Amino acid sequence: MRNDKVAEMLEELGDLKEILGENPFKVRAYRRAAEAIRRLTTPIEEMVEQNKLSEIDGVGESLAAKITEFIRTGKVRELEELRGKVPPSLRAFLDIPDMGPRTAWLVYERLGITTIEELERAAREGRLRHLPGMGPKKEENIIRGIQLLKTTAQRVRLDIAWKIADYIIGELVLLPQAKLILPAGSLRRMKETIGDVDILVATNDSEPVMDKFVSLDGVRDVLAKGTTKSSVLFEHGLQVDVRAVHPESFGAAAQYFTGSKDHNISLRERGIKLGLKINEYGVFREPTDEKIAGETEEGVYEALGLLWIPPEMRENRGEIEAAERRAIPSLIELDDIRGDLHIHSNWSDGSETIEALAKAAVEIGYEYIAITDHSPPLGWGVKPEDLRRQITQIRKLNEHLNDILILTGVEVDILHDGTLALDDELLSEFDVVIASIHSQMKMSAQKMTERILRAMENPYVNIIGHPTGRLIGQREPYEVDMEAIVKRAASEGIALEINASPERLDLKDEHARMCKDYGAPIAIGTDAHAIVHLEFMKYGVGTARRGWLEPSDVINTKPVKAVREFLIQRRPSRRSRKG
Ligand code: DGT
Ligand code: CA
Ligand code: CA
Ligand code: ZN
Repeated sequence: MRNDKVAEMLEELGDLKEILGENPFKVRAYRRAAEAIRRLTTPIEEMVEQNKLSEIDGVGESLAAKITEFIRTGKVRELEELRGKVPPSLRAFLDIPDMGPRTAWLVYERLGITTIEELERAAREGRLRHLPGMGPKKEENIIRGIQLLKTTAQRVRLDIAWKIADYIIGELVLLPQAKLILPAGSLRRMKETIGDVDILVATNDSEPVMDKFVSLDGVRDVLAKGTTKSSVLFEHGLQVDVRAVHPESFGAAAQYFTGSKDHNISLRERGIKLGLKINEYGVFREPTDEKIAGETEEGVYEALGLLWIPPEMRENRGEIEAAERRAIPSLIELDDIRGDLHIHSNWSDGSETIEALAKAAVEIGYEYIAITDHSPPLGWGVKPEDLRRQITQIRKLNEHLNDILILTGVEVDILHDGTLALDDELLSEFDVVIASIHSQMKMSAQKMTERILRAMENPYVNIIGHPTGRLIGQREPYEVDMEAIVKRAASEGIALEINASPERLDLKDEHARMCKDYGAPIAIGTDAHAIVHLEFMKYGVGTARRGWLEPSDVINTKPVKAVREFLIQRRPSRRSRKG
């Protein structure tokens, strides 16, 4: 948590300096350092004590001094000064797509605008277009950007919410009064963003539980405190609700508070037809009010004539009918994953060596990983001759590794016209080729679809990476005919990725389900740029489960031999290539 605070301090410094027109390279240094500190596995205090701050990526003398000042005094003088010049609320403007720091400063300096609400009003009233460098088109873009931001701003990324929930659960579980603790709501359903965190505690004595909850580190504000429910505002502006439930109705409460609301409504309607009443205390027969279920969730579903439904499926998308037909799929689980096929090392923009990544993967229990660094023309892409050297190095490493196999790979850029940034001869050297789009995303759906389909013609492509290009809350997916891509993936034997990074989750749940319907293979990859990112796999698996996927739908559940067969199936054999 301390590392996060230091990272947040550096980000604020970077943002405020950017708004004041500081040199972009310097601003980037602050963000890079912040990111590196978030990725650190050692507590930052230790680095300060041992004088090791300069080992952190992006931390030079001046940043090291600021971090030390912050750790020692809890403050940074320069930051206090900057806050006097720039209202910190202006930082929010930097999150608006298509709005740069210059514009943020301009609207503040000329019009005194400090909040997003004021900014939107000014844009709608046409008051921005007269500022230097602005016009009706830019004004329009700002309005659209604010709308995109609003649909997600009140919601928090899945991984951030889980981190907070895990911490709270870890504290409450220490209390002898807490018999059982369950994260419920959208968190348990692994939705891509979380409105608020709902935690259920089974207990017969809720007071100590609530006392501890509202006094936890990280609680910013207590919104309500009672014996059955308490709500707090936590760090990141995330609301957390804790509900205390008697053990005999824990199943009913778990069912009710897991939702989704639409799922619950359908369930209740089904109950009415069967002469049953369902609420958070149990299932009751009408009109006698005899309780027939409530202690377990399974019991609640059984009372309704249904199989238990995994939380990720509870979105009222046909799961109740499936449970009635006793046709609930055996959803994929984290344990089914045998390897991660999308990892970046420090050869491109990752922060770890290949050896360190392999070691971490062994600890997870993987049988294989693929190192898939970027290609040019990305600035941080690895040059063809270095990719060749990397292949040689990985082959050597494999000779000394018994517990894991490192597959050679690359994440090759799909260029504007659908050709790939590396030639076939080099591509043929890799075990795994991921093809992804990282530039020129604003084109028509037709052109974008043609572009990706053309990339899929290349016989060395195994996986299409983050196929819609969205960044949750920051960038809309590009326009593309996903059904056409999915159909082609199925007929070609190319996997579409569920990129498990919580800022992407791309493909999303509904697209994953479309893949299953058409028989297109899926690869779940973390896109890890650091060891801690390998944990993102759980969010990818969560998304896969929301798409009803089973282990056999996902290629990296297969043992290494079967994965290799999958990876070479489209390739021309060596002999025919030479001949
Ligand atoms: P969120 O917080 O927006 O990410 O989404 P949820 O699903 O966690 O929603 P939340 O926190 O408002 O409520 C938690 C669960 O409580 C919800 O999934 C289902 C249940 N619930 C809330 N309101 C209602 C309601 O009016 N009717 C029914 N049947 N269930 C409700
Ligand atoms: Ca919730
Ligand atoms: Ca709630
Ligand atoms: Zn990528």
